[in-house]
Amino acid sequence: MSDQLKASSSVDAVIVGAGFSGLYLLHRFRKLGISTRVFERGGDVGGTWYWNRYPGARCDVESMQYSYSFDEDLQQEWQWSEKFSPQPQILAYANHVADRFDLRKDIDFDVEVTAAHFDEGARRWAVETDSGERVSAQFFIMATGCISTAQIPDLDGFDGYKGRTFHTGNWPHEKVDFTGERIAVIGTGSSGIQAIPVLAQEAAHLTVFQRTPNYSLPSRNVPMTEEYEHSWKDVYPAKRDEMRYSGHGSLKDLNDKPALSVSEEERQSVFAERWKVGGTIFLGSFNDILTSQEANDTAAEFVRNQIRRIVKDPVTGELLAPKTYPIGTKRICVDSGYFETYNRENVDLVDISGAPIERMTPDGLVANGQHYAFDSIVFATGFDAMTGTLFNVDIRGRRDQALKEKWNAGPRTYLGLMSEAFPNMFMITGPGSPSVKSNMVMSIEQHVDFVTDSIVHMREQGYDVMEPTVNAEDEWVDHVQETANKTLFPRANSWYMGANMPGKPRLFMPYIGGVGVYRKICEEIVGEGYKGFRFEAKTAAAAE
Ligand code: N01
Repeated sequence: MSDQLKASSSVDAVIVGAGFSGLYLLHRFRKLGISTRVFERGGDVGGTWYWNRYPGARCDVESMQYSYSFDEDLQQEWQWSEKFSPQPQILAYANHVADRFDLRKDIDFDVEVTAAHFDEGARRWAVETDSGERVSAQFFIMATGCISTAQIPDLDGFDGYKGRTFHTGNWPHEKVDFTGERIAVIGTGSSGIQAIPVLAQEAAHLTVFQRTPNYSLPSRNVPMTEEYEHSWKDVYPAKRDEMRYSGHGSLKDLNDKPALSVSEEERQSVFAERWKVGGTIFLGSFNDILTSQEANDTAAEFVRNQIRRIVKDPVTGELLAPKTYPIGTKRICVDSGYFETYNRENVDLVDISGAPIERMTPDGLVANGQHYAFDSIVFATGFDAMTGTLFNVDIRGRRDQALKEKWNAGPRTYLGLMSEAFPNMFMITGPGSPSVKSNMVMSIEQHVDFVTDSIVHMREQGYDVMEPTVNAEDEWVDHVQETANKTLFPRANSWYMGANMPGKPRLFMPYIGGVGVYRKICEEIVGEGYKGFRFEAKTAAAAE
């Protein structure tokens, strides 16, 4: 830890991050009288929605579902204007929540937490920031999101490039004008697929560099109607409860038949119907799409045929049609006119599946032995997901062990909430929880409630330390992998598997057993006296 500290203070809890997790945590802690400091590296609240301001950014979970459920007045008063909300509106919502609950006064913006070390003697965390402050806290909570550390590939010549570069996950706050420019987009994940149609309308020419094609479903986004809004708001508490015990934390109409149990004609008609409705409900066309390769093949081929139908140039259409992994095993994308964009005169697709981009030059880049000149290059190249942001902080638990060291073969958590040897440190939607395989806001609320209830329990029982046992953690880590291995997910080189980051261990990081199943497991664990956790009572010194 640094010797050059400007200030030191002491609180009950330090929260890192003022996104949806940090805001709700702060709200709950405040109500319980838990003194709290929140540190946020961004200049304002919103987390993911603060950083990801690229053109076309929106959420692919329906607005009526991608929102807090903890306050009935809040969910009644806020009005969403579209079925799937654009980023500015979600950010406005985060700001509304911060103002409505007067949260900003406990948040330090533009401050990054650099280190957090557990002092075994004092049973407290020493948290250090890049502003030179050290805060002592009983509880340390990483509310830093799962997809927060943007990755730009290490390309030769990057520094010598004279044009502008951008990353979708760290987009400028002011409007970027691409009018008349030749631009490149590298990457065709959710971010690229959302940005490309919008950028193509503005740029003189757009070249997309595609390493792996992605399955993308049409969003069929529409303005919110009063009728639809009411269909939720009139029965919000009941709907939210249903969401909490659902598979993904959102209500989707899931077909409970296996794909091959119906005739070819019926199968095609189910796919066509869901394609027409739009959004991720396509993956619920049958109940075995993510567990049976044969079932998956039928859905994948349906989507490939839609791509071939939409894209007029057959060579481009074929390049855009994914064939190397099952549909849904990389994060499914949802788009507004993505494949249609390749019918524009000013858009080209460059396939770089055979060889990586060779280098950048002062005025562009070289790929497949050819030089391309660009005024701007947009990296939509993703994130060091799930663990990257946790490792950015020098977190050390018992015996000065670094979290990064303990997890060098992959994340080890109990329930994705805590890790043994890191007492009183919680992660909100950490690896080993449904997290990115769910409606994040629902999972965030569940974790925040678990953490606050645990602290209340500790206070009531006179405990001051909480930590998972080694056995409980080992069993959970095995369970997470066994559950993933029953699905097709491990068959894709996805960021869920850490496969997008050179050198990262390959294993499925989220818990795929389902949001409702997971919630019930957590409830049972609490019901059995926090089974798998161990507590230490207050020492005389600590009680003073
Ligand atoms: O990142 P990604 P993202 N050279 O990792 C390619 C959430 N999200 O920012 O597939 C060339 O998915 C990479 O290629 P490959 C959502 O959970 C949600 O798009 O690894 N290409 C891939 O095509 C999402 O999954 C929403 O072969 C390189 C792309 O870059 C997650 O955020 C919207 C490369 C990265 O795709 C991340 O999405 C946006 C290289 N060196 C995001 N390195 C919604 O709610 C990487 N790529 C809608």
